[in-house]
Amino acid sequence: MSLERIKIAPELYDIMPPEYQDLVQRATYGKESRGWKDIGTTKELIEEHSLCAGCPESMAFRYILASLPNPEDTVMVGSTGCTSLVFPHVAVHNIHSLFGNQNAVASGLKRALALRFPGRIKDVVVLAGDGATVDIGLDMTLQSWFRQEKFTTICFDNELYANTGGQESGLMQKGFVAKMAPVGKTFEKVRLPEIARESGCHYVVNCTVSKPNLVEKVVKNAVYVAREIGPTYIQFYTPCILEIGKNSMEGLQEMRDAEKPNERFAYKEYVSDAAKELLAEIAAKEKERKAAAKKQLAGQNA
Ligand SMILES: Cc1ncc(C[n+]2csc(CCOP(=O)(O)OP(=O)(O)O)c2C)c(N)n1
Ligand code: SF4
Ligand SMILES: [Mg+2]
Repeated sequence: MSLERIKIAPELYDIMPPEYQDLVQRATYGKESRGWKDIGTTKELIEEHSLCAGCPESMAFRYILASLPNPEDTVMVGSTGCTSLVFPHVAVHNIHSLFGNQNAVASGLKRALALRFPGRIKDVVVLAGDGATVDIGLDMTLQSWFRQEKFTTICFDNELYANTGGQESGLMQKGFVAKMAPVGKTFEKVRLPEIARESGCHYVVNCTVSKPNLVEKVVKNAVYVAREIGPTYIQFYTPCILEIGKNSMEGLQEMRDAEKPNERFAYKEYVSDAAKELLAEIAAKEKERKAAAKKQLAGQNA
């Protein structure tokens, strides 16, 4: 792994807040087997980020950033919304795109990076809200999947437009009444995971972010498959606790309730044949790596 990463310009170092200095020094870079278990000893997001206290999106961001297999060479593409509020507070390269344009921007970026850095792995990961993904940006999202663009799209599905006060989104559940949608949603939640599969995505997952080990597994899988084969899509439930009237401690239970069998976020996965083959190869290599590390450790302790 390279150690190229976000750095603070020396001239500005002194005036940057200590927690930002801490962020760029302690993010989990340069470690082959990084993952959610590094959270706590490393730093992915500053403490004073601008999401509401207890917003599940902040947890989700930490898990995702700790799980990226190649953070030094990853560019994340955001879109306007609560999801975009944390991008100035992370130490991974990122671009903010005009609302809804994220998959078009990511397509160009991925192609440009391949030309500019031939022979070097450069991952692109879109992270946008449900309004950006399924409503205003649906055209760009679908077209990138049709074209088989090699990047991952992650949707933080909080089932409404949270950042603008609670308007209806296509991913909102039927009957839900939001602060700025008083009539109530009149049709079912759009089945975007199914649309993603039918539009050419090779790895599709629908789940909550209640389990960090699961988030790590699906993020890694999605990035590996996108890198080698084609588009991948993850839809994570990150409830807007402000809109549903929960306190900062209740977001986790909300996700646990939503992931029960037959609920909206019961775990759902689709993996194409090509992706299955690739993931089996990666799993076999990982098994070998762990066995070699164990053997080496046993040798050291003998
Ligand atoms: C082109 C454009 N249209 C509309 C807006 C206004 N706007 C800002 S955030 C937002 C909603 C975001 O909803 P979502 O993508 O679900 O993200 P969330 O805030 O829920 O995380 C809207 C409509 C904008 N900034 N730019
Ligand atoms: S408005 Fe909702 S989604 Fe946005 S930061 Fe607050 S709790 Fe999170
Ligand atoms: Mg939303």
